[in-house]
Amino acid sequence: MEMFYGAMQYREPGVLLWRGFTLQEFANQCFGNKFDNGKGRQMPIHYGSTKHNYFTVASTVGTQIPHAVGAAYALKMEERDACTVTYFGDGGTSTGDFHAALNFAAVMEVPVIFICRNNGWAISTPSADQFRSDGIVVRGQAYGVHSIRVDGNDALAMYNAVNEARTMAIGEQKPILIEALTYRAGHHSTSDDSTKYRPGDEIEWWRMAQDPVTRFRKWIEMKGWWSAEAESEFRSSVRKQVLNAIQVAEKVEKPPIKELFTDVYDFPPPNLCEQEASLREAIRRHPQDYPPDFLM
Ligand SMILES: Cc1ncc(C[n+]2csc(CCOP(=O)(O)OP(=O)(O)O)c2C)c(N)n1
Repeated sequence: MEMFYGAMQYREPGVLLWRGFTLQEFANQCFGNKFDNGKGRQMPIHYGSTKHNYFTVASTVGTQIPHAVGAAYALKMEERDACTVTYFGDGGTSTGDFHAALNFAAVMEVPVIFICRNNGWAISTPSADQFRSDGIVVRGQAYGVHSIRVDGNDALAMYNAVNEARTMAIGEQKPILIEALTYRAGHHSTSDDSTKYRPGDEIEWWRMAQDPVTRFRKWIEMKGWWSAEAESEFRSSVRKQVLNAIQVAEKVEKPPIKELFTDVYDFPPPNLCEQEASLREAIRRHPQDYPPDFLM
């Protein structure tokens, strides 16, 4: 059973990992080397994998939401036993794409699961400066989409909600929206300092008392399935695997220059040909700045 087509934002590498994308594939993408599925043409963390039915991540907020609905419509027309799932943040719901996608999904009755991570912030913009509705769940309901609000920091609650949503989406051929209430405990990105716009004790409270991994770990420890020793062994093993994947990826050559201009057009338009010629000329003039076989 194929089950799953994913159109994600940028905080869901866990989904891809779970589906079998390897640490080496993650590292190859981040280094944009010749084994990267995107041939080095995307920003780091913009993973994509045809093999895993995983659309390439787009940073343009919200654009993945109508893509997921379109893919779900295709699945419906082909009567496939599958649905799509798309993730986005509260900020994503402030885009027009979110509204168009929800309405289209509701009217066309397509099997799609919308998972909104309502983490309270779109970089430094708090939810209160984005919308005055009671979160996101009511917006789904307004469009006629079955919607549920879940504690997004409770792994088991999320698992159950998504499991049920999948059964409904495929069985009843309709869209489902899940609003996962959570908090972005880290900075938005490496270029952000969130202590500039929110109190440190608020961040600490979420990081300590509400951390979803700690909560889940407590539960499996209580069940006797996990222990402090298992945790530390696992962490050190994963750390080694990640470092190894990075070391391997950084030694692999970059994709050849010609790959930079392929895959969009059957016949590249004149402006693209000009850009390629001008890039090759620049490399010829400054060979010391590029690897020896870069012009291939
Ligand atoms: C169309 C568009 N507008 C603005 C940005 C800049 N931007 C990048 S991430 C982001 C905030 C997104 O917030 P949210 O969707 O809540 O996701 P979060 O990062 O909080 O998980 C913004 C405004 C962008 N990438 N794309």
